[in-house]
Amino acid sequence: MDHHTAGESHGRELVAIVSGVPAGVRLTQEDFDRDLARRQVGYGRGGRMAIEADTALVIAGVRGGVTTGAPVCCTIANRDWENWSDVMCAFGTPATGRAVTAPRPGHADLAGCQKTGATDARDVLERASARETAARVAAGAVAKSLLNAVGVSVRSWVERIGPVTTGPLSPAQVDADDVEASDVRCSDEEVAAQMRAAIDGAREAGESLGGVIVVAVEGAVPGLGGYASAGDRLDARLAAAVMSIPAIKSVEIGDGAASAALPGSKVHDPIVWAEGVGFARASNHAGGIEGGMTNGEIVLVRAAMKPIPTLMVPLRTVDMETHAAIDASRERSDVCAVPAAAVVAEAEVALVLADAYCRKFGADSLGDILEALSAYRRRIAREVG
Ligand code: EPS
Repeated sequence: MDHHTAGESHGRELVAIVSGVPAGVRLTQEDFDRDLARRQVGYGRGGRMAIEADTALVIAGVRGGVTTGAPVCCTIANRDWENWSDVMCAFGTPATGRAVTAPRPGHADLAGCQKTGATDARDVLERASARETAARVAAGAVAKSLLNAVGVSVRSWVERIGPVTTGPLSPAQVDADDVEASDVRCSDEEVAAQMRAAIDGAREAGESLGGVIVVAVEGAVPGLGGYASAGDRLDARLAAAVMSIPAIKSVEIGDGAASAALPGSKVHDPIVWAEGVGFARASNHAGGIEGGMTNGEIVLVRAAMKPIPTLMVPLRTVDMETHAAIDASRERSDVCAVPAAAVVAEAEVALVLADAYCRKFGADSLGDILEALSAYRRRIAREVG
């Protein structure tokens, strides 16, 4: 399973194409739109989200609510396009009123212009914009439906916004309904209030805030991914997928970087035999992955997001035309998009996991996957628990 997106932040539409989707996966309009709406929510978002009401128009690969095996394609309209059609027109001469020549430190603006030769950073920032992640979430909805059919669920929460954190929590400590009801995706209401206050403070100061998100995958069988070749390693593939989300600066599996400070006996998870379950672990420091493969425990992916580079009290930069020292460009933007990034990370993780199921159990039809999965479960129960 592979996916691509197209579309600019203020262009007409975003497009997502997911290829290699097995036939027979049930999908509803709600499957797409629920996650698109979840991505739009979040304390700290800017004025743009009041304009957009993201919904997926499925135009290929699904018939009667079931995937056919053809690439699944959907579009998401940018309502804001109406205000930008003169700037973002495909043909004719684009209006120059919103040209950007003051590249923002921390954004793709400068290196993107150097790379492509663009003289207006708008050519770069329109695509480097996190608006593109709406299309990824639509692609992720396809992956989540496949995962749902094989008994796997994906959820997320926010562990930190700026200086405010719950500290690391186990999935059992995080109530999924409370997370969904929270506009900062934090189930601890006291900490959530502090997170909102931190965002308010940042807004007043013309600042922006980053944070830490966690994605948990429950129900994955052991043995997804691989140990034999670098490209098969599931932890590497998850890290690449989550790191590809704009502004993500680090990705950890399980205890991640904290493991480096501890002796082995505090890091590795004792193997136990649980009657009726088979092999299990007494703890889950590994975050469900050992040797590049799932081990049957909950897969835990933690990612850190840097603060958004668009600052209302801007840093200094250099004008790309005159080379004069000036303030970086200011665009309407978000103060904090950490809760949205958590939903995007769910999509990225789901796409990697769904692909891992297809690689191991077949990619043509869900029925074939379910048969192969059930044979696999029987074999590992017989041979190694
Ligand atoms: C973004 C800037 C803001 C965000 C946008 C990402 O958009 P605008 O410049 O139109 O105010 O709201 O995020 C989205 C539109 C979205 O759907 O997430 C940026 O520069 O990355």
